[in-house]
Amino acid sequence: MRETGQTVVANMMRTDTVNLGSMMIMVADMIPPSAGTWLCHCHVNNHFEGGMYARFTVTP
Ligand SMILES: [Cu+2]
Repeated sequence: MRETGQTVVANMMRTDTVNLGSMMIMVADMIPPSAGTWLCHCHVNNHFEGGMYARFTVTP
């Protein structure tokens, strides 16, 4: 999943993309730098087309 315009810390590394295989989960920490509505999505095209994305809103 990618947090467009945001970065996370996962496995002690700052990144904007986290690679996950089937049936995997990962915990990532994020401190959003600004308020707004953002998109979090999968980079696998058929997953994205199948709805593997979400918006999230950061309030001030
Ligand atoms: Cu996917």
